Amino acid sequence: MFRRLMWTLGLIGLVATGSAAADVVAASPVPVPVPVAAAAPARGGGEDLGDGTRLAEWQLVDGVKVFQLHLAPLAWEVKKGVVKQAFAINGSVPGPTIRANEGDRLRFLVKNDLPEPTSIHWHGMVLPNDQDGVPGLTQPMIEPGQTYTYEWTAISTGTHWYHSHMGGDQEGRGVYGALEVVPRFGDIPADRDYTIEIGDGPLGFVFNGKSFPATAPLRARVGERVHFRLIGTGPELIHPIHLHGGFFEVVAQDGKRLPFPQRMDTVLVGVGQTFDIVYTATVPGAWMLHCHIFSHSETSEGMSGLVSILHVDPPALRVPDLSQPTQPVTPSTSDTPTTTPPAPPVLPDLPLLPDAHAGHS
Ligand SMILES: [Cu+2]
Repeated sequence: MFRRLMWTLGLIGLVATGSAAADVVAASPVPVPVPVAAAAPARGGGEDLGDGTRLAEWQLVDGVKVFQLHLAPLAWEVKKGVVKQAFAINGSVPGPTIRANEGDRLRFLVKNDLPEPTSIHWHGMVLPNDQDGVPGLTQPMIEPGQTYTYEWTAISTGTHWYHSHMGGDQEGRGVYGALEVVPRFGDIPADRDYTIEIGDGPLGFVFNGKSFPATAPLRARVGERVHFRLIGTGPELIHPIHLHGGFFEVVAQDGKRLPFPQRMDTVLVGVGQTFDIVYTATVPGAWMLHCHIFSHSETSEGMSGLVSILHVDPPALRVPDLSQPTQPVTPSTSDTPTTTPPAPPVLPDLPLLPDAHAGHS
């Protein structure tokens, strides 16, 4: 390798100066400053994600990101005047969004203060079998009052979720949250990043634990790419999720990027599935994101349940109104002279390089 490098440097010297071997000997390595890695933060998380959820807080202990998940009953207001018996994680439904980087070592201390046993399954994760969170199969139940520790490395990138594996009632009351592993390369580019966890259990029809009009208002500007992470947390039903205002691109399913993003305006989200969709806002206004089964999103009094509103503000800079059709371009039929396409550029002759492997012989 070193010989090949020196040979290449020598060749550059020859080409640049056209002189002889003396120049090759004179070429010396240029000192390159070695970048100093920034110190890893000791703690993080806690940010409001603007969609009714928060990032889980973590603390770095011996290179491991440690999360505390505290499960406890909570009287939860799904919308004004409607209070249900929830099972919250760290005082919220859904539980906090766990966002980690690909390759992070993660540890979870799960404290069960529910009146019944539980366990947590890490849905979509590649991990050791004994960390999979299935009581009676890969671990004992976490009894009330106990704390159980999970630890694994974040390998499976993309949008996933975690949830109780003790039945639909517990999950439907709120023992779930988003689990997002940011890939080292090739993350979905977006200006806004919203997670929508779709629930249909004992709390009723809820987006991120809330029924419209209590669902968090979402914001964007014209021209921005808005990334929605749709997660079917169930525990029972399938929901056709529709966005007003045109179409979106489905760019990933179950955390995995699609080789060919698909354009649609309604995507069917089943229990356990996740879809990453990207919408480019083009027209200002209040645009509905909702389940298209109207008994999940409307009542005789109006919108309720699985509805969020995306408020699109005008662009920061003035741009053409993209909602209006553009003027059709009429081909010219006059006898104006046709223009001659420019000639292709002439490439200079380059000296042939010897086989790059020759230096290894
Ligand atoms: Cu629905």
